[in-house]
Formats: sequence, structure tokens, C-alpha cells
Amino acid sequence: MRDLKGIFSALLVSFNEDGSINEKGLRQIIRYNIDKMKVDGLYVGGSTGENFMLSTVEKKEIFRIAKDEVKDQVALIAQVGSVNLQEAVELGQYATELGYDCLSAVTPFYYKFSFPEIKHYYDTIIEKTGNNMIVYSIPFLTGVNMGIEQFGELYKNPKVLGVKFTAGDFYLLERLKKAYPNHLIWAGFDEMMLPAAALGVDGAIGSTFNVNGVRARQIFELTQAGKLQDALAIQHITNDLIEGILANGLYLTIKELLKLEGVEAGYCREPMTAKATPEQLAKAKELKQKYL
Ligand code: MN9
Repeated sequence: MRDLKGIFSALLVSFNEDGSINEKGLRQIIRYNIDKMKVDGLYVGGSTGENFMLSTVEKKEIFRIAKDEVKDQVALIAQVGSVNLQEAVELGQYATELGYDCLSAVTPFYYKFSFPEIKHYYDTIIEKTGNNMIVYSIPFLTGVNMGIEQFGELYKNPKVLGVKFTAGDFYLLERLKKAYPNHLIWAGFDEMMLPAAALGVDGAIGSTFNVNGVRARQIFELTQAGKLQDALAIQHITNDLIEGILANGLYLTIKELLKLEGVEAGYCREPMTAKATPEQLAKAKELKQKYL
């Protein structure tokens, strides 16, 4: 099995102004991540891919294009989670047939699913696809908070490799690492990479790596090497950039930053604001000049 540790960009998707997928732009974003950001892999179909605003057909199209562009150059994780379990299975089967190294699925959201329902969801996707699974835990968007015992229950399925941990609960992160040392953790908040790396996470999956991937790797590797002051200096610069990105509109601003690098990153998908205002554009230029 391919090594899934390291730095993974949560892949952005380029859309045309009418909301359709811009295949050429998507391929350029992928190339930029591999050739310039030197990432170890891509996480396709996540929040950053604006996935939850897309149709099943579009999600498949993105998985197909990404695999076709990447081939076997870097590791590929397909996020297939959906409140529609049948869709999650269908996407999981599709990505598995395409040759994705692993699946990931967001905890089912919107309805207040019980833990047995959540466990059933993961076991079903795994059983029907035969692929490995990374739990995508992002409580601030899903409202789903799982504790140490619940992760342990999910981990009883040997195909669950670990968790993409997009939360600031470092106590839980530490407890998970201690309790389940053989399960992997990918840090999900780029602005908290240093503390997550200090606690021994195995990798990181992030949106800002699409433009700031080189610094992200430095933070990660310096922290692993115990060079905390050096790592912190880079985390400070990184977080000045991330603060600016978040204040200006997360995915839209990362796309504008990519465009300033010559990448056809396109528009966002409605109901998110699709197009940057002149003010947002000016702010993106300022961020590029200062930090990239
Ligand atoms: O999962 C990303 N989460 C979302 C990873 O986009 C919701 C992160 O990379 C954040 O975008 C980033 C900024 O807060 O850390």
C-alpha cells in the first residue's frame, strides 16, 4: 500500500462563471500542487473542493480528471462522504475502480445521527468498496463530536486507517495518538500545524497548501526535527497569510492567489460567492506581494 503520510493539498476545483467544471483549470491546479508545491498527495472532493455543492456526476468527473492528471505521481485520497449513503457508496466504488489509494468520508451531518448510525455508515462504505478509509472529522462544520471511545469503535474495522482531524482540540488529539498509536492522524487546520505536528500527527491535509505548501512542509518537518523556534517563525508568517485569506473569503482568495501565479483557478460554486469583488482582488494581490 502506498504511503499516505505527509503533506496533502485539499484540492481546489476550478469552475467556470456558469458553475460548470473548468477541466483545464482543474488540471493546472493539480500540476501546480505537484510541480511547485511538491505535495505528497491530494485530497480530492473535500470541503475545499466545494464538494457538498456538487452533483454526483460532477463529483465523479472531478475524481476522473484528477486521477487522469496525477496518474501515479502522488498519493490520492477520494473524499466520498455524503448524507446520502448510497451516493457515498457509489462514489467510493467509482474512486476505487479509478485506483484511488484510499477513501475518506466526512461524518454524516445535518441530521443528528446516533453513533451506531455513524458506525454503520463507515462500515457500509468500506464493505461495499473494499477500500481503506480515513474518517473526516470536522466538528465545527458538521456538529458531530466524537470522543476517544467512539474513534476506538470505528477503528475496530481494520480498514479504517485513521482520521483527518480538523479541530483545535489538542487534548483529544493527544489522547487519540496515545490510545491508538497504529492509527494515523492528518492535521486539518493549517493554522495549527505546528502544535499538531508536535503531538505526533502523521500528516496534514489543507486548503492553503495549494499556495503555501512549501512553507507547510517546512513547519511540519522542522517540528518533527524538534526545531520549534524555526518552525514557529514560519508558522507566524503562514498564519499572517491565512488570517488574510480567511478575512477575504477562503476558497475565493486561494483561487485568486493561484491566478496570480498563472493558474486558471476559476470561480467558486454558488451559493458561495462565485467571483471576487475589486476589493477582494486587491487584497489578494496584497497578500501575494507580502507572503508568496
Ligand atoms: O480541511 C481545511 N478546512 C476547510 C481542511 O476548508 C473547512 C483547512 O485547510 C482550512 O481551510 C484552513 C483554513 O482555516 O486551515
